[in-house]
Amino acid sequence: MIANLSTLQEKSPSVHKDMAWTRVIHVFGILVLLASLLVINTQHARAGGALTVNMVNEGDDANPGDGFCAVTGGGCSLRAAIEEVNALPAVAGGVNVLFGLPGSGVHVISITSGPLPTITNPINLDGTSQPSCTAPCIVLSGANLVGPNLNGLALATNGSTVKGFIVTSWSGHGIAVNGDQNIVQGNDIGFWPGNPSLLPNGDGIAIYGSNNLIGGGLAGQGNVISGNTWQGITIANGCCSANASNVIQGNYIGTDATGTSALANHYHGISAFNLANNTSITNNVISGNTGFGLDLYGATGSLVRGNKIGTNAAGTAAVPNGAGGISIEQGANTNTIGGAAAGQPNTVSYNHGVGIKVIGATSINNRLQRNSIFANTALGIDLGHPGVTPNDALDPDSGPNRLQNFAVLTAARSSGHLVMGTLNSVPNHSYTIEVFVSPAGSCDPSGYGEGKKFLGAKVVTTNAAGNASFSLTSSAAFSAGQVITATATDSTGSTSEFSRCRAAN
Ligand SMILES: [Ca+2]
Ligand SMILES: [Ca+2]
Ligand SMILES: [Ca+2]
Repeated sequence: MIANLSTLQEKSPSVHKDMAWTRVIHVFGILVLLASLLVINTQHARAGGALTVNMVNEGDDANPGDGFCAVTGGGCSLRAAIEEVNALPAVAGGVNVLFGLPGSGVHVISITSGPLPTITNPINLDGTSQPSCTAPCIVLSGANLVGPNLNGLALATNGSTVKGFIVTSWSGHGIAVNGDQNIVQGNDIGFWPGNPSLLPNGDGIAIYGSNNLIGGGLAGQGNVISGNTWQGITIANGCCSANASNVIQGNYIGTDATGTSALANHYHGISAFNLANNTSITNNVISGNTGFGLDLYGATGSLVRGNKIGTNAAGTAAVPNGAGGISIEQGANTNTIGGAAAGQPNTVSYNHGVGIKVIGATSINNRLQRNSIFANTALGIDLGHPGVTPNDALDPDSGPNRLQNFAVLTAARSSGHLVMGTLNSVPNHSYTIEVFVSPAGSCDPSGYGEGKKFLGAKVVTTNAAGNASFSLTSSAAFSAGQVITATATDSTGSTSEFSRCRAAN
């Protein structure tokens, strides 16, 4: 047509004019047709509408910032949706990105042209919006990319949501959360259910920021974060500023989606590093990992409550972590593992190694409260050098959890549920004694024990000679032959190892 233009221009002016108008109308018609085709597949995000990803193939947005997600030739790819959201003015609450991929079953978005763009504006990526999809059915795969440290989804924004994806085969982090108040829920991160071969990420989730929520308290909000090469979740690893008050809640970390068998993250389940402050780690199953279930590596102020560490989701069978339950190290201090209220104590059981270890001279004030710790292959609680650290007179020694002396049990009577004992520690200080019962024959070969079931607590104050005694009548019965143990916790929250076992008579 363009080749004929010179021919047209040689015709008479009136004919020329008519032909020109015909041409304008023709082009206009094509434009209207193209625009209507685009509108079929997209909504205007700037006007508050959602963008709907409707193709698994890749493609850049043809016109970022126009409010529409559309690749050249039509269709909206995930990449184009992110490009469009990034180019728009930030929308409070985020732009909703929904999914309407053709066909049924699992949809694989295999990224081939380099990692997806870092998400820089608030977005709500909702894999659960895909029709006929009850479990995560949209795979974000990096299997066709080569190179180190490639992240699946990288959030560099606040207030975004990522829900309902299978995120596998990324050499870096499955999801990198750089920012605050982001939510990651209902994803399978690190593996592909039903796929015969594991396709791990490096880390499952890496958090650099504050007040982010990984999982949640309602059904379907937890993630399954398993099979990754490094950690399931890493917080503030190598980062630059304090990452405060992140919440890790209701996830399965290191198990399959049913919470019944191991699908190991090949390092620790969760690692919280020394700029991670006040992390809340509650009601997760953290089991089956190669390293520790939880590593507080310099982290402070953590609240670790209601987790199952080393068991299945029901808490009824072993799914051990390979190195132990919890490691508190590198100056990690003022962390609380457990609590006095219902639902706050953790179960730390069946791990290969210690239940909870505290090492490092400045790892102090780590309160270990009312947890159920049993059937770990090494000590239930181990401070400092591996193995029982004996009490010292008046307890002047220092070190992890101040090497707090443990109680010494002098009586355990099944009749009347009475436990008696003594504590020698710093004079004129108060201590909380916690008493536990465990199955007969469950003591460590050293003769020291763990504590499967909490029986009760007593606050005592040492006299000028550093001595205190206590007697506790448990509301719960225990029977002859079962073994009783006790811990002591000072007023700053440093908890001792478990005492020597005393078999009840
Ligand atoms: Ca666009
Ligand atoms: Ca020790
Ligand atoms: Ca001591």
